[in-house]
Amino acid sequence: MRLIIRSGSPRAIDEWREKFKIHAPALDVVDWHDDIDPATVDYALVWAPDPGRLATFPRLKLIISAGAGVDHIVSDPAWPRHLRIARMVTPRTETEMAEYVLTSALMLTRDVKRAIDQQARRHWELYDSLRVAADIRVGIMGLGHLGIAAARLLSRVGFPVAGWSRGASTLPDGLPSYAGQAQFGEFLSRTDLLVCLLPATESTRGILNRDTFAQLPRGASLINAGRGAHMVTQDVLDALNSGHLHQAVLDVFDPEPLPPDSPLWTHPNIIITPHCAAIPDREERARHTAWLIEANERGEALPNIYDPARGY
Ligand code: NDP
Ligand code: OXD
Repeated sequence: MRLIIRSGSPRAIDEWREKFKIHAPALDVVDWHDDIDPATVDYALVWAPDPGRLATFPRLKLIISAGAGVDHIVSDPAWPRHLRIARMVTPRTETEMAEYVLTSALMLTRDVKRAIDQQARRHWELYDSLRVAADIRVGIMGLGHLGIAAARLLSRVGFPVAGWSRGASTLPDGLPSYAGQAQFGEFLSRTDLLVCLLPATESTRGILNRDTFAQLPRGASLINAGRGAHMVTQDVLDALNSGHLHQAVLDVFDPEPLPPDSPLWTHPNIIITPHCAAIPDREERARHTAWLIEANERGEALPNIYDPARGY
């Protein structure tokens, strides 16, 4: 059985091979750039595969996304639509994302950016007052694996958390949740810190826009760790410049890498992280991939399969 991998730098293949030796010793692991016969590939573990290449593997049985999102695969117009795509959702992904959102929320709550900027200028100026978690109503867009993990952690720390999703969702500990366009306005109007953990689909593209921001209370903040395509960049900048939005922590951009001349880099009220909210380690991804392949070979149902009708 052969697995082809395109994920990480070309040097990463050695580490992948090491991990698969532990979790699937019989698997023949080849790198995306190896000179192989396309007809020998059974499984593909990929992040942003070169458009058209997946369609050249006639024996391919399953596409495994190296991440939780699949937009980097389905943006290929030629991706083989008769195949299923398994999303990489592991316990570690959930923990890493939840901790990213918590870290960002606490940085915004305590205005850490201001202290860092003051330090850069060797400027000592006292804060007038402090806010604590209980003062900031967090609203999480997207209540999938990651949104629920973030909701649970932030709520434990004391943030009043609510969530919003497409259909009605049940949040842990009885936290309130809102559904669909009909309840979007109500959700936004009670949100001081908007967290986007949506997948990139036709209906979520550009959802972080001026109309959305206008429905938040003045002085609200934003964390976007979903996808760059969710943001209308000019609307984010306008909302920050007008003071309607206070601050933003942004992890994802369109395009990536964020171009050096983007005004987002230098905005005083933006914290930028380089798409690193969750990067599950190769050990866990190899273990999960090995398990998916075995389950698929046994003809069992697989979890977290991309649904083309929903777009996620
Ligand atoms: P899931 O598929 O488990 O959950 C998606 C959630 O979004 C569901 O609650 C779904 O609603 C909701 N949703 C989808 N479309 C809409 C819509 N139009 N309106 C309202 N709600 C909608 O996704 P995950 O939690 O696993 O991952 C979410 C995303 O996080 C990924 O797709 C990826 O883009 C991003 N990500 C970012 C990372 C980073 O490092 N920055 C790392 C990993 C993922 P419903 O419950 O009704 O189905
Ligand atoms: C993912 C990501 O989708 O890292 O897993 O963005």
